[in-house]
Amino acid sequence: MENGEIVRLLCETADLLEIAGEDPFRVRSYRNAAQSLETFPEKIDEIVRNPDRKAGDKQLLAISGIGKGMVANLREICATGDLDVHQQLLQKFPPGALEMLRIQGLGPKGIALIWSAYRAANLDELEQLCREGKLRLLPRMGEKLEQKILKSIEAYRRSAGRFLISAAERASEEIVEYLRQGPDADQLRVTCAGSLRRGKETIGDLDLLVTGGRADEQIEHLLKYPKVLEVIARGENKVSVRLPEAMQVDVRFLEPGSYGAAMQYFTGSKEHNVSLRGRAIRMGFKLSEYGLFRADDEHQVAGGSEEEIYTTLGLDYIAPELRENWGEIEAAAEHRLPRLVEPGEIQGDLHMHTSATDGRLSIREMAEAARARGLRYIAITDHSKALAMTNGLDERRLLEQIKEIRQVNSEMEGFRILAGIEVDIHRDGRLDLNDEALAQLDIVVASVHSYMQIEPEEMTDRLLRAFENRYLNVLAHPTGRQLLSREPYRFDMERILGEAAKRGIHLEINSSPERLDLNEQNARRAKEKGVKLVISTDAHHTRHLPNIKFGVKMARRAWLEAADVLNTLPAEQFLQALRRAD
Ligand code: DGT
Ligand code: CA
Ligand code: CA
Ligand code: ZN
Repeated sequence: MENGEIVRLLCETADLLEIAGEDPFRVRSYRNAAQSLETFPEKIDEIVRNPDRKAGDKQLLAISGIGKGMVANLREICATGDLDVHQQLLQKFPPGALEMLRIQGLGPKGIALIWSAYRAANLDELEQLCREGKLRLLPRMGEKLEQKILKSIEAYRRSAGRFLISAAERASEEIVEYLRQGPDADQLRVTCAGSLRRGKETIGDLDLLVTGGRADEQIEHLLKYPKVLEVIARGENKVSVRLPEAMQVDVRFLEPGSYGAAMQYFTGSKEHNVSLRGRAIRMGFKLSEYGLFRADDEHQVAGGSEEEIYTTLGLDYIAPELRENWGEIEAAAEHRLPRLVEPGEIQGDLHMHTSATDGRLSIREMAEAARARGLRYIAITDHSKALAMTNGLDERRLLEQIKEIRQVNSEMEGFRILAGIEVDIHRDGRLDLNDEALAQLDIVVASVHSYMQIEPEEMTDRLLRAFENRYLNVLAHPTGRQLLSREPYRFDMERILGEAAKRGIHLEINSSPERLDLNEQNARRAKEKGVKLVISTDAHHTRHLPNIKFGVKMARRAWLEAADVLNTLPAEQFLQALRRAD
């Protein structure tokens, strides 16, 4: 059994226990265990199977957040594939109740209440209760909540069946790896197309293109892939299969002569393709997934590579991230496409946590991993005291940490560790730490983690007030969204961007695949308003450092060049550029 499955089971049990109104300590013990196991490097299943039971127990007990009771649970999960308590709760509350937890504005207590009053435990029933005005009859629920829940259900349905880019990428890489172990591996070219190649924030399904080798043999091999749960469709040159968690993969097998045309077609977006086909027709061509042909005699003029197709259509090459029909075809025709920022141009990472708060590792471990990845500088930005559940830093602990950062920094060659903080922005716009402490830092990253549901006007004022603090440099994950689970909070983005530009405040593109915040539209607007951006990982572990690629993709989708991204600068210049304009 994979650690991921164990984590999912523990989380689900915690959710169900919470809905059932169980002891909060018990709920938390499941959540803590799940959180620890999420980043635990070894396979729990193997530890449990260690014939030396004592040694196995000892190893498990050494994991933070895992006590004797949880060890017994882990043993039960690995032996039976489930937990008895989980099974019992599932009988009490149907699985739909868990889906209700994804609805904003409705916590486990609310779900329990709705369940006991109406026996409603799925989204359809919840929706109906809201429409009929029945929720407001329950204690502490009102008409406003009903409206909010209806909106949230709609948003949830829109995102249902989609995947985070990180999960999609992992699934795609695993299949590609598998294909490379099959027949004709040395002649094979495999590419992912679709929204994953465009770097979209969430992915509906995977589109893989394969050329070289015989289609029938390749399909035979693919169908033996251990993760295939179901074959959805099968043709001579294509096959669609379902993987765990209902992820669909469409695989197409192509002749080399049309590989580029297929890449172009199946990368999309559909809107980009429609526009491009229109252009082809106007130029006397016909563009399809098989190639670019002259309209009059059907003679193929391009198709082996994408570059060939764009060039023949009189266009500069358009990077996949730009293919959304947001003006890229016009820009390519006039040779004014941006020179998009590249992952290798990022020199620093300005948002990461250590074990002082909710990160997992030390300052030195984070720094060394960042240096090994080719970065030249980082900022350590742990949480501030308002985030008590992360053990956020107060002024005294921050000053101690700054000392430690300076010490570790002095021991590192050719690498710079900046002292920073991710300071909370209070509801009234004040920062969570006093100016005296903030003044000691190289960089102040600020963010909102509380009262996200306030009215847009209040949120705008709150952020503007925070900007008045002269030490604030970067606004982190500016809209607070969490992909597939939490909508962005609302405020007047235009005003915030205008004010940020005026004061020399920077907005972050948070690279965490759950956030990707700012998104491409907002980041592009920021650029237009003269705001410089920072792309950071928000890493809580060294294994999150590679996430920077997702942030860079988002930046590329926003048409950003290196000059628009402050942390493409070397450390000294970065620090100079960080100085506030006001
Ligand atoms: P997704 O999977 O919802 O995240 O988004 P995509 O963009 O990967 O969409 P998908 O998987 O339905 O199709 C992959 C690409 O194939 C799409 O980006 C463009 C191309 N495509 C699919 N259907 C059509 C179509 O009806 N017309 C055109 N022009 N292109 C299509
Ligand atoms: Ca797709
Ligand atoms: Ca598809
Ligand atoms: Zn944060």
